[in-house]
Amino acid sequence: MGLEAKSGVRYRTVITQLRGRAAVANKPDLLTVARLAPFLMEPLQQAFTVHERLHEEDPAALERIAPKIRAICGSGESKVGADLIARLPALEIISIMGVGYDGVDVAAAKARSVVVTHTPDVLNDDVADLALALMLNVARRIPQADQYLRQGRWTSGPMPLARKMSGARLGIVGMGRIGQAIAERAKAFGMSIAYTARSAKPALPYAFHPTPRELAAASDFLVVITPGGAATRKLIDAEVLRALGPEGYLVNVARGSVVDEAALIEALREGVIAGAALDVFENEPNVPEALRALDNAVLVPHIGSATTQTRHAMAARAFANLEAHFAGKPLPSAVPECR
Ligand code: 8YV
Repeated sequence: MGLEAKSGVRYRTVITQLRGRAAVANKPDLLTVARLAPFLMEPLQQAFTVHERLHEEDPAALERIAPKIRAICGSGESKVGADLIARLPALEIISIMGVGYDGVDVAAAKARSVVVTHTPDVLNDDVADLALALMLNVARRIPQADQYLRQGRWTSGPMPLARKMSGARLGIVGMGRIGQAIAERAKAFGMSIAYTARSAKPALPYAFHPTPRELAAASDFLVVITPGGAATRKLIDAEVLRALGPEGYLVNVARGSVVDEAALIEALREGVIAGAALDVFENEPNVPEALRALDNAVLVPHIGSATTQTRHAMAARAFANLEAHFAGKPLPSAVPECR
């Protein structure tokens, strides 16, 4: 059986399991805080009384049903602040379909004994694949090459030469599960690999640099895959970009908040760095015109985990967390702070 056929069978099985598991007698009330895919909405609607994004669509209606809401389901980009948590006195669980949960005020949730869950692991391959794709796209100028051909410019001569990626120095900011998946792939390109993280991981065979600036100074490609949130806000600033230098490329598959976007635009404009490839932005889905106008930037709309196979697996996990909670069973993937 081919890979495609096999994965087709796998995610059809996941959907069937979701439908089967959704037969719950007493439907708890659930608030969605993101536009969720139909393959998650369908099982949710079978198992819960779902109130779709009422906090945005109809705050007065939310006020009326607030005392009944026992669960929230959202995406990695969802904002669940202390104010929303305070308005829902019966809230028990916040299930995020995403590995990142920086939009959730976990401290406020914990203070109310509300558990937070997410969907790690199942998206490691996709996000790591995209990181490598972005590195290749920005270095080899694939989007520009595609345009060059389509616009009929090839007939006037070849494209200017690009930058070789194989054998270059890769610096990874954040060496968690996805960082390690990126490193594994980069090995196949003969790249030397170094990283920065809150602390060194002696079990890994890669060089550790204590700060992003020192790592950037030793890298040709700096790939950002650290969690978002207050601790990493604008970690990649003008100083780090200067250290990366005019031959260096920045790739961000983490959160827009980790990079100082204004400083990055300036660095791209002035040739402080060679280029950037970004999957995430400070104010999604709005991307500044100044960034969109730059020829040395490759920009994609937050598609790190956006494959059918992975999104189905994430939906299954987000549902499984809710199901386990209401069945009084151990949670498949509570966030570390709630374990
Ligand atoms: C998605 C993500 O954009 O997992 C994350 O943290 O940012 C992404 O995978 C999103 O959460 C899908 O629901």
